[in-house]
Amino acid sequence: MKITQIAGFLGCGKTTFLLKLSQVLRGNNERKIALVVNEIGEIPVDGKIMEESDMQVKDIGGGCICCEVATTFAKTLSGLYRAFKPDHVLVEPTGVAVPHQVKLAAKMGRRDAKLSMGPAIVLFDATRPAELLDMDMLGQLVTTQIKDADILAISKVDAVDAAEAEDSAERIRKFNTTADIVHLSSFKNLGIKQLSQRIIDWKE
Ligand SMILES: Nc1nc2c(ncn2[C@@H]2O[C@H](COP(=O)(O)OP(=O)(O)OP(=O)(O)O)[C@@H](O)[C@H]2O)c(=O)[nH]1
Ligand SMILES: [Mg+2]
Repeated sequence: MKITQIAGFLGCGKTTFLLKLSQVLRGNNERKIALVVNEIGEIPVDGKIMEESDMQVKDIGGGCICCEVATTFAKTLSGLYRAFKPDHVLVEPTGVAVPHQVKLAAKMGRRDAKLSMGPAIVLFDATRPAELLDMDMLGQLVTTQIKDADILAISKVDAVDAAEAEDSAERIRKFNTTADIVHLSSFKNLGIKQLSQRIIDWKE
């Protein structure tokens, strides 16, 4: 069971991507997928659609899966393994979560389940790079997320021109010199197959 997180600041397109990605990753029933979403308040995903497509969806509330409810998160993962045995679990942390802490929390569940870690995919919203990287505001958190990424996805590239997307890529490259940068548009189905394949091929 490979655990992959889709991280990134609030509103960067995580849920939209997660839903598209889960369909592609599932293929023609080739792989069993479960989703774990950490959102406080709103119901994040359409449970009915997911039931129809034979996916398990777990919604964890009451705090962040990388701190307050880390134990619940770890238990949810081992519970999923025991009851459902998915090939892949896609995790959407909250927009303020720190990816390496989410990884650590996921690893707590390892003792009694065959878990492996997939990549931390961190989305960066191409429509507002300056605001996200403003060091007096969001920058401290957003750059921490970028540094923790195994793969960086410039999201919503359909909403900006090519030069703007490239500008976002150059800005975030400064904070993470090793992660691959992929251009992503969930609306235009750009980058989703590529990211799905990266998850399948990923070795810890
Ligand atoms: N133009 C464009 N907009 C997108 C894309 N993906 C998501 N959005 C929009 O961005 C907004 C936020 O999308 P979500 O998928 O809810 O983002 P999120 O990161 O899950 O948000 P939180 O869970 O609240 O942090 C919504 O209005 C989406 O319709 C995309 O590929 N292109
Ligand atoms: Mg979301």
